[in-house]
Amino acid sequence: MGNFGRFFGYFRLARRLSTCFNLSVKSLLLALFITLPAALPAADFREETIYFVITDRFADGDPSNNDIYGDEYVPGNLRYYQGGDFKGLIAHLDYIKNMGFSAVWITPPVMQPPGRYVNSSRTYDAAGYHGYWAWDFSKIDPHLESPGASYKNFIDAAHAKGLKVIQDVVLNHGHGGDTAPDVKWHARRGQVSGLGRTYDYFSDEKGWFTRRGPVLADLLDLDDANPEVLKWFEGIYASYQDLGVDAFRLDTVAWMNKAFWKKFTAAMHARKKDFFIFGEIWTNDDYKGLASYMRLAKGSPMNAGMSVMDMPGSAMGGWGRLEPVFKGGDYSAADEVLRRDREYPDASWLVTFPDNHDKPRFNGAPPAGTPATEEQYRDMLNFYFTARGIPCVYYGTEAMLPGGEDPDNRRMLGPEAIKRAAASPLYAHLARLNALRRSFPALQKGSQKKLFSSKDQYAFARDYRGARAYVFLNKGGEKALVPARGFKAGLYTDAWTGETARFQGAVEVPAHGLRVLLPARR
Ligand SMILES: [Ca+2]
Ligand SMILES: [Ca+2]
Repeated sequence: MGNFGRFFGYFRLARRLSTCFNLSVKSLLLALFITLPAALPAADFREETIYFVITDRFADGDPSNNDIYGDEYVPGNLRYYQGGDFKGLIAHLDYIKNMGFSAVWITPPVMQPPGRYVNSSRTYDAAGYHGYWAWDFSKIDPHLESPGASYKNFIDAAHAKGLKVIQDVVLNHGHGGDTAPDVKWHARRGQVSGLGRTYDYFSDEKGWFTRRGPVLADLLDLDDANPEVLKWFEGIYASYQDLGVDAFRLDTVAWMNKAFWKKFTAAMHARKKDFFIFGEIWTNDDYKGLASYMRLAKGSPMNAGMSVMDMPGSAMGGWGRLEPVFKGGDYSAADEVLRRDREYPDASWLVTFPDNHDKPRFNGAPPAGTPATEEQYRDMLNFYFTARGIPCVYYGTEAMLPGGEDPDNRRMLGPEAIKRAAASPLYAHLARLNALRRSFPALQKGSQKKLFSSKDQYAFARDYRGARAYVFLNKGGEKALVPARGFKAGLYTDAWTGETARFQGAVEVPAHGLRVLLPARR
């Protein structure tokens, strides 16, 4: 509801109360405006949709910050920096906004090791372009910033366009400590900084690191059981909240203990109201284990604990089963995932995604992944934007950017591809899906109930506060008459086309199409 609608809501309420209590409408209206805001619906991230960007791979707005140390920037080699930065991102915020997204998730912006990393056995050679190898948690990676395009400038520019900023956060570890002697920062291997202090893995008097596990390869694993480490992180990430960040996405959550997360999320929520937090948790086939992270605290993940990424509802490794559904598979595989929604406190808070930087893209590059047609993209997106959960789209999806395993799934997008994509039918389709979802609270927050499933057709209801939206999906190559259990005969408006018509028992859905029916006002 806009302020206009809210005002008239107040006005009607004030008029009703004034007749009851014989007071002036004006005085009651004034009182309501002062007292009611606390009772208004809280900010709710389910109203948002997310565009996920690897900052280094989106757009290079400033070539002068690309090659800072002399060995970490190798254009065309995706294991090293490719030049993307905040200046490039700021220049294309309208591209993201006009596609209909309202939140941008960026990879961790914190400072990475000063130069290329090669491990001691020389079997691994790469740079920290992705941000997941913190060197200094309190500094911003110099490859990302330019005069007038600092992290703060980016956040402010996003806010000015009505876009929220989600910061990716890795607390489990710093960078790799097993360096080959010719690595430029070899003498400082094992050191991690933050809040102006430096801790050394190889001379760890303060017990900052742990070797007990769970630990990841040679990454410097921070001790989640040390209360001073927790306090340090709270101080560091408080400053990002103060910078204006709207939400955190937590990386490698399962690699730290739950007691740590419980305290960290409580501290972040206590500092900033309506601050959405969601975590990446690999629990393989364990739905209960995944859902348990949504129960760290009571209340919505805007103000308590965290929500989680919907790994089963993606196509992650051997677990997520959704990608094959849209490549000639059967909707029953999606239905199997959705049937487990009862495991979660409220599945509408899940962050859903078809693919990301940890798996071959939806448009895979054989032998890793399988290619996708534009129709398959449409079918896939039609599902993610109408089904429960907050849809998160990986940069380049709109351009059908191909990609196999990491790092091939992290190709540079760049201004030329961005320009082409902005004129593409898939970009327009995404904008339309975003507008559809944004217009109907039932699609954002409603519970989901299956009404019909066949190989190529799927129908479900989204119920929210007494309002119901009927969603009919058809990924087949022919139009189909889709029945739906409990679908009452009547006059409906199709929110997708705007058409109002009478429907009874079954609904004709175009090939690769959708219909979202809402009871029409008579
Ligand atoms: Ca650059
Ligand atoms: Ca750990």
